[in-house]
Amino acid sequence: MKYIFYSQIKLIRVLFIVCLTVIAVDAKAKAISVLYPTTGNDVKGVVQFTEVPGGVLITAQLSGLSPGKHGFHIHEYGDCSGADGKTAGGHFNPHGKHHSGPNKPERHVGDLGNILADKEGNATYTRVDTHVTIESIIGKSLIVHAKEDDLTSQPTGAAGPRVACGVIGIAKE
Ligand SMILES: [Cu+2]
Ligand SMILES: [Zn+2]
Repeated sequence: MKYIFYSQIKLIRVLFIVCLTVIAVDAKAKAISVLYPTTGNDVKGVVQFTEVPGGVLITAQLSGLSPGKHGFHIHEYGDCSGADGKTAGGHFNPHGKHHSGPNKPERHVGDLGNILADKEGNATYTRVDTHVTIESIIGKSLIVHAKEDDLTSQPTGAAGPRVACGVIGIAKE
């Protein structure tokens, strides 16, 4: 009788650990970047990253842009302290690749392409990305540029000055 009691406790313990593991694996990692304008600009917004089957869903809402396309990248340092955003460094490129477009197999991990602003200067972006992982981008930054990323020029796509910068942090799940 005593033996049965202890073995039941053991079983409950094992089940409890299994449950915790399942919860941990099932939890979807999320990251967020709140963007603020660099000096002389009005661009601001929020970019969110959510793990989904097959990649990371990236969504963004920005305002204060000039109409048209604007380069949109993850940069290597989580440092938006510089007035022109250059403290954020170059494109996040952990695998030593060339700059390219978001749908190319060979690219900087940070190459998210362009975000398109309407005539009011508002822009949204929704894409599932296969290069970005949540854990690799925490502590990096998100930069929006004044000009279009031509997806070809090295090493930055000739996207011009940086108009907004935001550090990427861990978000509540
Ligand atoms: Cu950039
Ligand atoms: Zn790049």
